[in-house]
Amino acid sequence: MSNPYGEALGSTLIDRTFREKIVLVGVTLPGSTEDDTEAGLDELELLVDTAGADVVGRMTQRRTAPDHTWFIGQGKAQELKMLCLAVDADTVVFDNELHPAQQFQLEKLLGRTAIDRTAVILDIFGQNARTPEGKAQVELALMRYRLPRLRRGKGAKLSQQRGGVGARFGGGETKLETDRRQINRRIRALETELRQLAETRSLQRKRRDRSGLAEVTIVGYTNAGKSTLLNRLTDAGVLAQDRLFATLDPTTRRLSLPGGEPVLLTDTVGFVRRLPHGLIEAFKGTLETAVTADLLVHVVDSSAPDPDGQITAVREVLAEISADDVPEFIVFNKSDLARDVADDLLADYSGSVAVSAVTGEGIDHMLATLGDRLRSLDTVVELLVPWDRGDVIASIHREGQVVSTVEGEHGMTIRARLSDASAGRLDEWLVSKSPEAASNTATEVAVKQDESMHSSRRRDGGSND
Ligand SMILES: Nc1nc2c(ncn2[C@@H]2O[C@H](COP(=O)(O)OP(=O)(O)OP(=O)(O)O)[C@@H](O)[C@H]2O)c(=O)[nH]1
Ligand SMILES: [Mg+2]
Repeated sequence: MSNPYGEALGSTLIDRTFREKIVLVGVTLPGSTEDDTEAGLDELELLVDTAGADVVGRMTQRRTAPDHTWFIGQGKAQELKMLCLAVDADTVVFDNELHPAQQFQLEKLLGRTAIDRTAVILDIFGQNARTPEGKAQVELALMRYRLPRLRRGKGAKLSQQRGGVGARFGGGETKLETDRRQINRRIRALETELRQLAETRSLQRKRRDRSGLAEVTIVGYTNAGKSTLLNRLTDAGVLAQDRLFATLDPTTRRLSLPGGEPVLLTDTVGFVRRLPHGLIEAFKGTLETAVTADLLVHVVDSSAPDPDGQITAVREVLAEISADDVPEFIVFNKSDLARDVADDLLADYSGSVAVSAVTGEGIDHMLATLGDRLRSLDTVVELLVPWDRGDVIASIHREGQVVSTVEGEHGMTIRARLSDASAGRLDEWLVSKSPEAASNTATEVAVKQDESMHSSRRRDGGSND
């Protein structure tokens, strides 16, 4: 553990020299229900298991606000201490995000490590990072997590106590301050390294852009079957496991669609509810493949406890990385495990398809639809949607790619690239349909939306750079 990455991992989180015993704590705050808390703890249990530890107890509490000292109330904190003693727990994991001060107070009271969901996710990412970029991204997230949590060790004193004015000139620096400075230095080094990697990648992308191939990125909740799907479609040989966050580093393969046209298909890191913001921030480089894609294949596990909730969670992360305006194609996977659920979901999500990446069922239809969706990106339709139909406006944004919008008296005029199927469904609002080049009518005065971003996604070569 002498390299910085090993040290970063070794000093924060779960001990893996043995299987730690863990007690989970969930607090129901206003705006969420007890069921939400239980579902959150079920998922946290899976995360803890993936991290390599065992859950031996659970505790929940409803509160109007977190207690500022222990997050839970004082009485509950005492109860938690008793529970930890009874089950001989090593660590307590909160599903809610703990402030560093709360974490410190809890550890003092409980006499054990107290961490939160963010730390568990960081820990799993740390174990699964393989490439230099993946490792640098995880280490950056870990360092940023650790920085506000550094504490004065028990016997910490001023290392060279001089007192008086001398202290002001750095003579009286504590170990804490030295640690802080070292971490800050490491953070800056990692940021530089990642920036350089991003520049290299953007050069590679420019080269690929010139190849004119459509770029399709597979996104979705962790364990939805993204890697299995890529393997099924391209023999990529990517690691696919019944394990959360098995994939961290993106893999791109060439795929020929039924019509023969080749596309580039990328499998990337999975998402989870409340994915730590610091991790998203650090993984910007990896997640960029979603932002710059022509189309996102959003893989959903139909057999998961709450597929709708997972779709929402994925869309939230996509919004956070500004990939929410990339057209989305929903694929309900694992239909072999949950046929009926998949059928219900197909009815709820227009334009979606159901497949089994394991049995191959539905794959041909999926590929045909994928081809249709990609071709449709070249056709622009114009729609006039009344103001009271926010739902229609939202579905245009989701299913297609909005080129421009104009706010008018009767509603919003939207020009968008939409698939034939989507355009057919939205027939009622359709004003005109035309190939890309001939579509400069009333929308000349449009409030253009980030033109450069959209043109860079166009497969016909755009004109952005
Ligand atoms: N029964 C069934 N199992 C599937 C299907 N697709 C994937 N799986 C299983 O689901 C588990 C997760 O699959 P992965 O392909 O690793 O999922 P992922 O979305 O890449 O997950 P992460 O990379 O960890 O985010 C594996 O055990 C797969 O065998 C499917 O269609 N049917
Ligand atoms: Mg994967």
